[in-house]
Amino acid sequence: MTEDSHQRIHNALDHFKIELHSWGFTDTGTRFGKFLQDGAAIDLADKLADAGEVHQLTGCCPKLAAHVLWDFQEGLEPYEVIALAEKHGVEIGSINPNLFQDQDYRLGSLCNSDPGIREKASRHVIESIKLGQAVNSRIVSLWMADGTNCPGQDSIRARKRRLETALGGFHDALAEDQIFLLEYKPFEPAFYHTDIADWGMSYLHAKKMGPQAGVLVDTGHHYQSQKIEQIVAWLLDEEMLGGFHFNDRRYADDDLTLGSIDPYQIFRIFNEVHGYAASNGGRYPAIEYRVDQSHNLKPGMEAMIETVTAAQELYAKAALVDHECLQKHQEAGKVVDAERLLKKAFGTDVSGPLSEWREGRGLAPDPFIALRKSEYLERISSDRKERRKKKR
Ligand code: AFD
Ligand code: MN
Ligand code: MN
Repeated sequence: MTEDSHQRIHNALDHFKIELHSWGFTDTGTRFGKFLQDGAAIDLADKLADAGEVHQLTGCCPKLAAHVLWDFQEGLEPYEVIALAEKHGVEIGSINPNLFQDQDYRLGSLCNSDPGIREKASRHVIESIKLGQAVNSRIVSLWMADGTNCPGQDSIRARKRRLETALGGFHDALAEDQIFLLEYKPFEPAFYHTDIADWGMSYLHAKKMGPQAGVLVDTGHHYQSQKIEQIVAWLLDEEMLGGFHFNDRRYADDDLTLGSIDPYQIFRIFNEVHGYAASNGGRYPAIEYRVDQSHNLKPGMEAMIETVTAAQELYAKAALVDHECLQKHQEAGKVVDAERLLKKAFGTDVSGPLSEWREGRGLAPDPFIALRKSEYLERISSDRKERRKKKR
């Protein structure tokens, strides 16, 4: 590998930070139930401890995303949450409102035909925005489960307008350094239509909200044949790509480990990001990268490190694409040369530069092996098993 390639990889890894998510360390399971694990986090302190361990091992995960109703219900004051995060060497990252569990939201939250329920949901989001300010979080990231289960249940256009009205009020409540990310999902839990079903709907709502709003692309929120890299290219070109939720999927929103099913797709997504920088004088877009996965079988700690290291590896591979050369092939109509350039980068073994980057920062060359050797998982499993026993 040339010195230039080495340097490309190290430069890419230097700016590639990935936010972890609190619910990735707990027992989440599927709608068919969950298999409980001794090592699953019990409270926010556990989640921050686990996040801190992952950051210490990988060197690229300084923040933990928090879910308002799952992480801020232990009576801790915002300043105590900040101190707890600092103790574990991380910060609170994005704040995620929860508009999908309250019984009142059976027919929707911000899109509900009942103005009283819409008002309740709006209050929760405004409170979440203020909570974010209190814990020094810059990002509010909203996913809604709103939608309908059968044709005719409600007016799609009326729901669109209700949502637009609510979102406009949120942008006004943002602090000047806060951004609001709006996530889309074409299916589930609403089984006929979802109110923010695709990137275009999220884009339109975010655009109307204002300059501090952007689109959140969850890699599991697309139909089987959709080319996510095309969506990413459009959003980058419109400067409306707010961030990603990383996971992989075989059938639906399976929330599997990133790259475990289709690593080449993630490589092509990152290729668009690097390509954007290459055509903008090396300026990378301000994108929030976050993990959003849930595991019923894998230990959360191991699944998290698998996803983080897979993301680093694929981002490093994509950094090897010479966009100047690619553009020449594209403009000359050299189809096979252009494709081979991408596939050569994707097929390059970047483990050497990756290990060197880590060792240069005092990290183990392989974070997964380091986690296993540390026996951290064994320690938290026995500790949390005892604590659960005492709680009974
Ligand atoms: C579920 C949703 C969505 C959301 C996440 C956290 O599909 O991805 O971002 O929960 O609330 O996975
Ligand atoms: Mn998501
Ligand atoms: Mn999801």
